[in-house]
Order: sequence, then structure tokens, then C-alpha cells
Amino acid sequence: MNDRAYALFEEQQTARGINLVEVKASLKALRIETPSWGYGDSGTRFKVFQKAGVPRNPFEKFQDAAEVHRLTGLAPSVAIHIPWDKTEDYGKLRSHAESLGLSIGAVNPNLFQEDEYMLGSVTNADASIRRMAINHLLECVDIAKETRSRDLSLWFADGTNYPGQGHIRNRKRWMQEALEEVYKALNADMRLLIEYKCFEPAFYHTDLADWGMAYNLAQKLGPQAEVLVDTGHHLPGANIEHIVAYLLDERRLGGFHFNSRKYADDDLIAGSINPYELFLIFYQILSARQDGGAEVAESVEHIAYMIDQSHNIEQKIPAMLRSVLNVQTQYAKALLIHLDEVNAAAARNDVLGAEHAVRSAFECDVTPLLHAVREEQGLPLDPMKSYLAGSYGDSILARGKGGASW
Ligand code: AOS
Ligand code: ZN
Ligand code: ZN
Ligand code: ZN
Repeated sequence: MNDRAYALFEEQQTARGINLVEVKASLKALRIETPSWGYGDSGTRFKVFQKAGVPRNPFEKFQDAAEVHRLTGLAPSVAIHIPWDKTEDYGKLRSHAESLGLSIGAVNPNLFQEDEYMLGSVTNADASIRRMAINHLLECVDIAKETRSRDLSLWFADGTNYPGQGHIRNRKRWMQEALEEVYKALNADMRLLIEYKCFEPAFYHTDLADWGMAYNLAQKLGPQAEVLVDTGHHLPGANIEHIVAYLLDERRLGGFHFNSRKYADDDLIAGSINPYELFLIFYQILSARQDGGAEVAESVEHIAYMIDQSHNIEQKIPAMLRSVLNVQTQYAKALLIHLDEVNAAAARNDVLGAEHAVRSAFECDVTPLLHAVREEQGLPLDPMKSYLAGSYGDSILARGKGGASW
């Protein structure tokens, strides 16, 4: 490590009034869940490129995820997707994960791939299809119990393409009825995370189109239902950090799907397009942790930070490394915001002073800090470099092409 760079960094941050002992402790506690589907081939509506070395089954996905965690110390859990990660014995998958130092994270039901779901799953006008969808959700609750997963992560493709195609209010009620049944099946320590998305695959209306609908549903279901914010799921110009602050204050922010977007739900590497947005999201979280009261601070501890990306042209493992490292970098920068200074400036209506207090943290180079933290944790200082220099990437080529599809 470059000790001089860290000494200078420490001097600068101390002068800004930042307690680096606390900053380092927060950084070491950061956990980011990676998605099993991010290790496999995915694509666009135009093409799925088959990459060599892609995992052929959920067990191999966990091996790749373990490599990401080994190099970064950031990613100890992996979200699974049913049926993409369907296996005979989930206990076996769990022991496999544990033997690699991982745990199984959120269970993601899939209600968009069967032909029956073309016109909706839990909001389909056909009661037998709604039943089929609810049964799948209940199956996923059972799987979550077996995998010891805390969260069932729900995203519905349900919606319509044309006015009149569906009865919007009936569909709203069917959604609620379905989730009420699923909610009842949860253990007391489990959560339902409800994800919303403004459009796609449906292009006229989506049954859970925005955070307000997801929030309302969570409110009706009960305290174990919370909202999941996917950063790619908003209309252009939406202020995501405002949504985050609002949900936090209501103690209904369950977690995130991090990814970057330029246009729509692009699912690009987190932090690659608008890192400032990610930084501002963390600013709201840290602010709520500091002065939101004990209950809000407690709910901050339960936020699930998850990656949800589609790696179409990238090598999967480096893409995942880049993603978790980008999240870590923006979190580190947000930890350098002197919150008391921001709040004092806001209280005296010093607009530019407050904005400066936020932005000045973003402009700090956190490389010396991250190197120091990694050194203290016994991790490679530059995980990406270490991966590229290592042999894991070559060793998986023996798997060949055409691994597990998503
Ligand atoms: C879809 O747009 C949502 O982001 C889902 O969370 C997720 O991408 C999907 O469940 C993975 O298949
Ligand atoms: Zn998502
Ligand atoms: Zn999405
Ligand atoms: Zn997305």
C-alpha cells in the first residue's frame, strides 16, 4: 500500500472533521448480494451471445460468486431465481454455498416465462392461472425456508399493452389477494420485497408501476412487506434518492437492485453511467441512519443491497467485480459527507454551502481509503487486477459454451 497517499488522505479527512475509524468500520460492514443470473449468459431481445466458461448449473454459479467474494470481501450472498436455479435438493445447494463461504440470498420467483403468463400471472383474468402463479410463489416460500433465505423478492411482469385489455382495478385486487396468501406463509423473520417498474414487458400499463403502488401494497400486507427499489425501473428524471428517503422514513425500504441505466431498464454495470446518483442514494441512507431515530436506524441495517444486471457483452465475473467495487466506491464517498455540516448549512438556508458539503465528499479520491481497508481485511488491494492476473478465469473455460440459460 502507498502509505504516503493514505497519510495525506487521513490528514485531509481529519481536517474536514471526518472520523475515519467509523468510516472504515462502515466500509467493512458493507454487504452486496450478487444475482445468480448475472453469472450466466443473458441478452437482449435481439441476441443472447454464448460465452465460454459460463456456469452450467446453480452450483457453478456459486463457485463464480465465491471468486467475487474472495477477491472483494463484499459479496457473501447470492440471490437465486426459480426455476432458473431449480435443483432437486436445496439443502445440498445451501451446503455447497456454505462450503464456499457464501449464503443463499433472496429467492426470486419467476412469473414471466411460462406461456400461461402471457396475459398476466397473479393478475390474469383466468382464475386457474392466478392459482398456478400463487402456487409458484408458495413453492418459493418453501424453497426460501430450505435455503434459509430471509427475503422473497417479487417482480411481476404483469400488465397490459392496450387500453381495455385488462380490468385495472380487478387486477389490483388480484395482486393484493395473491400477496396476502403468500404473506401468510412467511416465517416471522422473513420478508416480502415488492419491486415496481414503470413499463416493460407491458407497454400500456404495469400492475405495479411505481414505488407508491408497491408501498401501498406493502402497507396493506403488513410489516414484513417492504419495497424494493431497482435503480433502472423509473421514468427518466425520477429522483430516486427522494424515493429512498421517503421509504426509509416510513420504514418500508427493503432493498435495492443496483444497476445503471441510460434510457430504460438497461441493466448495465452499477455506477458506470451516473455514479453521482448512487452516491446520493447512499447519502440519504446515511443521513437517515444518523438522525432518523432508532427505528429508522434499525431498518437501515436490514436494507438488502443487491445487484440486478444483465451482462450481455461483458465477461461475467469481471463485470460483477466492477459492479460491487463501484458500489463500494460510492458508499465510501458518501461516508465522507460531513452530515452535521450539510444540516447546519441547510438550517441557515445556505443553499450553496449545503450543496458544497455534499458534493465535496464526492470529489474526494477514496483510493487510499479503500486500499487501507482491503489491506486491513487481508484482501488484494486491486481485486480486478488480481482477478485478471489469476488463473480462475482460464480454469472455467473448460466448462465450454452454452452454459445455463436464464
Ligand atoms: C425486471 O426487470 C426486474 O428487474 C427483476 O428484478 C429482475 O431483473 C428479474 O427478476 C431477473 O430475472
Ligand atoms: Zn430488478
Ligand atoms: Zn429490471
Ligand atoms: Zn434492471
